[in-house]
Amino acid sequence: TGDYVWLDHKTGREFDVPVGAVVKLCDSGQIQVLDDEGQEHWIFPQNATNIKPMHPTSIHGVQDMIRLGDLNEAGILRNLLIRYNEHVIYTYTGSILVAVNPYQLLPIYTADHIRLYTNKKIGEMPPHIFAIADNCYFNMQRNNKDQCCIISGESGAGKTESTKLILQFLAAISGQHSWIEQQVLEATPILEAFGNAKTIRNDNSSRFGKYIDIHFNKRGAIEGAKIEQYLLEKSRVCRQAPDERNYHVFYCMLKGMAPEMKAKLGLGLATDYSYLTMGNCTECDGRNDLREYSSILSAMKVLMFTETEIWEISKLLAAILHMGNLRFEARTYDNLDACVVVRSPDLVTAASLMEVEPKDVMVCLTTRTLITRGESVTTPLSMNQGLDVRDAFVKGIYGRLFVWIVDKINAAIYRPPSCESSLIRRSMGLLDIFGFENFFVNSFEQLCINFANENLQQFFVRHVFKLEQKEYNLEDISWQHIEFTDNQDALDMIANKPMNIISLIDEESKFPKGTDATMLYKLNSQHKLNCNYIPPKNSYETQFGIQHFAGVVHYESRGFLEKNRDSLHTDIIQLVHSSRNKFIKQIFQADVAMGVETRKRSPTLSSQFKRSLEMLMRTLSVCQPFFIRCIKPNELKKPMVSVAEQLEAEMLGLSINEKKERRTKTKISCVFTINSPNGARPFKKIAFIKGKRYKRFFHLEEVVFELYRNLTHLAKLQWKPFFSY
Ligand code: AOV
Ligand code: MG
Repeated sequence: TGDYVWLDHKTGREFDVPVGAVVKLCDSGQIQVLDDEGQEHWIFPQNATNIKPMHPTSIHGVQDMIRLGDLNEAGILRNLLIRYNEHVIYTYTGSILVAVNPYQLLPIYTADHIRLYTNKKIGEMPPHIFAIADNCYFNMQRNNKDQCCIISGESGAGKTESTKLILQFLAAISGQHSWIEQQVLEATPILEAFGNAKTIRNDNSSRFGKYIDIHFNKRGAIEGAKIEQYLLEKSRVCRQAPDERNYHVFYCMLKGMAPEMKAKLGLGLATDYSYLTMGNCTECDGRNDLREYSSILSAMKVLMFTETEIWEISKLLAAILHMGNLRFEARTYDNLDACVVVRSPDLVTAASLMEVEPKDVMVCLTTRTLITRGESVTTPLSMNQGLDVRDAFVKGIYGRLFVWIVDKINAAIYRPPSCESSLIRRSMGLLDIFGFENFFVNSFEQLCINFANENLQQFFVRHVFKLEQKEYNLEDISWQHIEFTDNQDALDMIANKPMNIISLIDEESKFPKGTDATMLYKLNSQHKLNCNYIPPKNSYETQFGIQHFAGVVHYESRGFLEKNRDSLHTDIIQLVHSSRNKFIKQIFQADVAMGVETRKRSPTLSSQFKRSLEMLMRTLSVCQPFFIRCIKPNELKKPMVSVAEQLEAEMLGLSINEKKERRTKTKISCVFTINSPNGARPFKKIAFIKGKRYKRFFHLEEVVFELYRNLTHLAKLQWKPFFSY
C-alpha cells in the first residue's frame, strides 16, 4: 500500500503508454490502484504481471531527466506532467532545457530571480531559462567563444516568449541599463507588430524567423546587436484563414491612432477593410490593440525612427487597406476577358497616399504591357488576374516595408566591429523561427517553414548524436550504436541532392512555360521512389507529400511557382517609379534600379531562403549551442486544461467527416489528472494526445519521443552532462 506502479495497456487501458498509479489496497492477491487520471482499478492476481514497480525517481519527479530510473516515454511524460501540475515548467535533459508553456504569468521572472540565477552553476538552482542564459553568457566570457541558443518547438509552444526572457536576463546582467540595451529590447515590439499575427495555433504567432546576434564588449556589456530576418509570410497581408488575423500593426493603428490623423489617411474601423476581415476576426482576446499602438510608437522612437518615417509607414499601411477595398468588374473586349476597377474613394485615397495618379493605378491593375522584339503590346487582364496583380503589389509593398524596418532597427543597434574590438568582441545568438506547421491546406510557405525546421533538426541531431558518436570513435571508446531518427535523407531530398525538390521547383519557376502541373510532374518522376516522398494518388490530385522528421505534410502544388517567382510586373515597378513619394521609391529602390532583364533573372524566393538558411547554419556551427525545446501542453492556448475540454473543443472544431475519422484514428497516449488541492475528487486533467491522423499533435509526440531517444542515448553512453553539478 502506498507504492507507486506503472500500469500498462493490458490492464484494460485505452492508451499504449503505461500510466502511473498508486496502490491503495492489497487484499488477498487483489490490488486496488488509483491511477494518475484519478481512476480506480482492481487488478486481479492473474494480471499482476501487467503492473511494474515505479522507480523511486519517477514518483515525485526529477529536475534532470537523465536521472530518471524509468527511462521511457511514460517516464518522461509523467515527469514533465507532475512538475507542470505544480507549475514547475522547466526541466533539464542533460544540457537541454525543456520548457512547457504555462499559458499564465508565473512569478518566476522577477529581478530577484535574475539575481539568484546570475553566475551560478547549472543544477545549483532549479531548472530555469535564466540558468541557460546565464550559462551561455558566462561560457562566452570564460571560453571566449561565440554562443547560440536554439529554441525550437511547434507553433505556440513558447519560443518567442523564451527569446524575450533570455534577452531580458542578458540586458539585466550586462550591466548599465544603457541606451543600447534599451534599444535591443525595444526592437521586439516593433518586429512583433509587423511580423506577428493571431493564428489558430497562437495568438501571437511569429510569421517570420529571426536570429538576434547580441554583441558584447570585453567587459561583458552589451555593445550592440544585429537582427537577421527570414521569409515573412506575405500572403497574410491579403488573406487570412478563418479565425485568424492580419498583422497586429493594422488593428493597433486603427484602434490607437489619433482621429485627426486617421482622417488624413481616410481610415475607419478594422471591420471596414476586406484585408482585415477575411478571417472574420478583428479582435484578439488578451491583446489590447489600443495600448499596444502606443508601445509600438514609443519603441520606434527609441530605435530612431523619425516622425516623418513613422508617418510614411502609416501612409503605406493605409494605402494597403484602401487597395484591399478596390472593387473590380469583369468586362469583355474583342472576345478577351478584361476588367475595370470601379472608381471609388478608396482608389483615390490609395493613389494619393502613394502619390501616384489614380488613372495609372487603374491601368496597372487591369492591363499588362509585354515587350516583344522591342515593341510594347498591351493586353487586358481578366478580373482574377487583375485581383492577383493587386494582391502581388500589396504583398510587395508590405514585404519590402518589413525588410526596411529591420534594416532601420539594425542601423540603430548594429555597430560594425572596429579593428581592435573585432578581436575581443564576443556574441551570443538567439534563434527564434516559425515552428513546424501542418495545416489543413499547406502551401509554398509551409514548405519553406518546414524546410527551415528540418535544417534545425539536423543541427540538433548532429550535435547530440552524430558528433558525439564520432568523438567516441576517435577516442576509441567502445559504445553501442544508438538508433536515432536522422532526418538527413529527407533534407537531402528537399534541398541537397541533385534534382532536389527545391531545385526542381526553382527550375520550373524560371522556365517560361513551366506551370504548377509540370512542376508536380517533374517532382513525381524524380522522387516517386524515394520513401520520404508521397506522390499524388492519381493524375487529378494536385498534392504531394513529404515525410518530415516530425510527420507527413501534404502540400498543395497550385500556386507554388507564382509564389516562388515572387515577381512584380514591370508595370507595377513603373508605377512606383512614377511616384512622387520618396519613401515608397526607397523601399522599391533595388527593384527600380535593376531594370527589366535583371529583374527577370533575379533569384527566386526559395533560392534566397535556402541561401540564408545555409548562412545561418554556418553561423550556428561555429558557436557553442544551447538547446531549448518548448512544449505545448494543449491546443486551447489555456493553462491547465482538462482532457474533456480539450477533446470537446477539438470535436467542435472539426467537420462531421473528420469527426468520424477522428474517433477511429486518434489514440490518447497518456492522460493525467490534477488532483484538487484539498485532496477531494480530481477536477482537472490534461492529456498528451497522440493523433496519427491529426498531424497537428505530431510535434508534441515527436518532442517527447525525441527526448526519450535522446535520454536513452545519453544514459547508454554515460555521457557526462555538459554541465557539472
Ligand atoms: P511560439 O513563438 O513558439 O509560436 P510564443 O512564444 O508566441 O510561441 O507563445 C505563445 C503564447 O504562450 C504566448 O503569447 C504566451 O501567452 C504563452 N507563453 C509562452 N511561454 C510563456 C511563459 N514562459 N510564461 C507565460 N506565458 C507563456 V510560433 O511563433 O506560432 O511557432 O510561429
Ligand atoms: Mg514565435
